[in-house]
Amino acid sequence: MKIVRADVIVTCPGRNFVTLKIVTDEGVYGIGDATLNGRELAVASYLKDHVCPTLIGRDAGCIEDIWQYLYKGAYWRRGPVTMTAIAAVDVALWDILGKVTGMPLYRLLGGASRDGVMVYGHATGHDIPEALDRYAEHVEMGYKAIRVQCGVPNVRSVYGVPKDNGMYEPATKGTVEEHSWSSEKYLDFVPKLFEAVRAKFGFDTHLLHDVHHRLTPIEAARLGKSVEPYRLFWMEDPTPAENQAAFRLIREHTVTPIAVGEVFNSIWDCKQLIEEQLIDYIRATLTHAGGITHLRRIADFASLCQVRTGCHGPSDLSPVCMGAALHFDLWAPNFGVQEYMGFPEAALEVFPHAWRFERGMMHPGDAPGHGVDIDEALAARYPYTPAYLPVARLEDGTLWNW
Ligand code: KDG
Ligand code: MG
Repeated sequence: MKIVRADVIVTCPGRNFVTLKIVTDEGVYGIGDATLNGRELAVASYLKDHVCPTLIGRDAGCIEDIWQYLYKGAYWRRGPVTMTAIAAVDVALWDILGKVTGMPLYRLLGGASRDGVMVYGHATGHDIPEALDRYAEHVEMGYKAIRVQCGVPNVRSVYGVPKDNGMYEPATKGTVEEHSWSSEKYLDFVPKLFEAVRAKFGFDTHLLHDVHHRLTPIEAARLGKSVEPYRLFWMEDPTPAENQAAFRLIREHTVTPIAVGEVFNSIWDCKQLIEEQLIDYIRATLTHAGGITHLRRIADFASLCQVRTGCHGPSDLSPVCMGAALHFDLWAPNFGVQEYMGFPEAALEVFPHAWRFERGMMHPGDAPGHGVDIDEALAARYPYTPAYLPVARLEDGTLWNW
């Protein structure tokens, strides 16, 4: 089962996605997601110019060896571009293995550990009444876990809140937006938001919130403590995690559970957080953390320390990632929750998929492989459009964490 082709497909059905397609001499193909929001072409080039040529002639069934070859063989290890490229190869090879054995990916991993995958959706408002309306819609749809984000009075732009009434999309076409931020105003406002949610809907649904790296460790500790009465499922990315030891300070002050890791690329990014039990959920995802082969290693390590998975699942990871992640989630013994933000309609047409959603639970389906395909003719009708993530500045102009 030799690899005879490896092609990179860049398409923009509503937003940019990078997909790797690997074809074997038996005519079987697999696809993997290689999308790195705002830096798409860097991964496309890394794959096209440096990885694809070295894949030709290799045995597509040697998934682990190819992973090690790409990781160790490059000499330059880790980093988002490298690990996203490796992930795309890895997921495409697992897809091929599923297709040649006739098995859905979750069966190859060891079978289903549960009936379905609990996903959380996004309830977002420009103000509290609007956030409550969106929350009510999610409850109506059967969501068991809901993330709430809300505009903060007198703060011009807040992470997760769309400018208009459309679907939230973090990247802006053609320009780098500048957002302004005030931790003080945010910290005063957020407990009122959760109080309103719990007062109206009670405690039956899991409540999640993304701080998006905005606070210092002591501010994050204050937030965690102030929202304890509202029993959050998690507060996400309370402070940037390059310095993993910083989370000790947060832990000393609050029992609000913590989720971290959507920007992580390898097990080394989360090692201390996991082994010292400084977090409760690890958010590393297939596309940015080395694919099935590496994320499985992270999840197994996390399980030793009672840390559960909570994979990143925004619309800027393609439907290919979503499909593969659902297989992973169905298997992972220490699964916690999966983010599901949804996709633009055009993206769902370009990527036909086997997954299904029912009352807040998802299932990857039983198609061989990960069950997501790409319609290349349709993809070609949506050319790449440059788009960038915003930056955030404090009110005095200091560049901050977006
Ligand atoms: O590209 C950046 C997004 O993926 C990120 O901002 C989304 O924080 C995010 C989340 O939790 O979905
Ligand atoms: Mg996040």
